[in-house]
Amino acid sequence: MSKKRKPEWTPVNSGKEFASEIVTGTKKLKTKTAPPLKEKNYDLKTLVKGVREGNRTLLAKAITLIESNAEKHFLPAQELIKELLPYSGNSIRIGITGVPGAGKSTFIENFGLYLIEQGHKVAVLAIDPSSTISKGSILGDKTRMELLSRNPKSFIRPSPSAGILGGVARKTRETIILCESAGYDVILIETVGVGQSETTVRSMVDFFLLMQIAGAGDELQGIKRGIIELADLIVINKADGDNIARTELAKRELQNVLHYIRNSTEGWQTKVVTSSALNKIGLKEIWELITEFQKLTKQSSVFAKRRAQQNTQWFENLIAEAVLHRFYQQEKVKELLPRLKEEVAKGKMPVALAVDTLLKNEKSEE
Ligand SMILES: Nc1nc2c(ncn2[C@@H]2O[C@H](COP(=O)(O)OP(=O)(O)O)[C@@H](O)[C@H]2O)c(=O)[nH]1
Ligand SMILES: [Mg+2]
Repeated sequence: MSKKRKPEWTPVNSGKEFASEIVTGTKKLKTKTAPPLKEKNYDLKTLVKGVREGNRTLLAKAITLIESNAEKHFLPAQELIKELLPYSGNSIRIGITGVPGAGKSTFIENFGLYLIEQGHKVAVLAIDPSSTISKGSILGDKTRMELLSRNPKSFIRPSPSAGILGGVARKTRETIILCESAGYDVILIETVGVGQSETTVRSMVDFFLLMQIAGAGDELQGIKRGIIELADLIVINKADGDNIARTELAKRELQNVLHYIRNSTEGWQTKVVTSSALNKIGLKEIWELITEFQKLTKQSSVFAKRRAQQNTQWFENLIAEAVLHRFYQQEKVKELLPRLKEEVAKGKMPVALAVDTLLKNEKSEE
């Protein structure tokens, strides 16, 4: 079935803590919408120029290069990012989350079109940990974004299908850089409430929008799961027909709740509004709030500070991942690990001592 497998060095029964995957034969990348990656497609100059000129085909190819798990693509991809980095950053990065069915895709379609009318260029990305299983559920419903996906001022890219959240997040961050260099000044990143995906998206955006629907108990679910604390704006969607009264009630309830919750962004009071994504109601107000947010946080430097912190955190996460990777590759570690693991599991060996044993052996190898 899949050509991907876990490297030998990963411990038995290990889960998503190891981002690495071995991909055999990368000529045919499995990503559904991504164009196939051939050697001639990653001629650096052509890609840099193409992306800078906003060529969507070349942008898509550049992203495919970044998404590749093949080792031989790593350095060309990093070189590409390095070339483009000076042209990136000039955008507002907006995360959008909410339970399936809340109306995110419908919102992105109509909001995106509204922004394009205002003269913006809109890129839509997704982080969807479930897409490995369901093969891109999040933007699989491209029908819901039919007009937007056909608009030349938009660029829509589904979640990279390659496995675990850490890897997907890195690729999405790098994709943001590419999209910005291609002139997209509004980046929308959609995610669903699976695992840590919301926290992950929060760590790469300037503004975080939580989409809710009234009456489904979602208001409370959001609080329990700490998602409301991440939000800069809560949008109660489907405020239309005989649902209007209920959304207004939900709005007031949430406004009360917000008094007891820490704001996600320093100096910005989290807001609640209602919308009807389907009937394009509330879109203008939402954009005005985002614009106001941008103005305030830029004046107070919170905007720049957050981006700097996000880069630092990204850096530290990658170091941790790489060091862990190297650690597990050590011959001695590979040799000792299964036995130590068993002894720890059975309670025969103190955990800290087992770790110490492994680390000492790792050091003695050098
Ligand atoms: N009545 C109403 N239905 C909506 C609205 N927005 C989305 N929907 C419907 O809700 C369903 C789920 O929408 P979708 O955008 O796919 O939700 P997502 O899973 O959050 O991306 C679809 O049938 C939409 O037509 C809205 O503002 N009002
Ligand atoms: Mg959707």
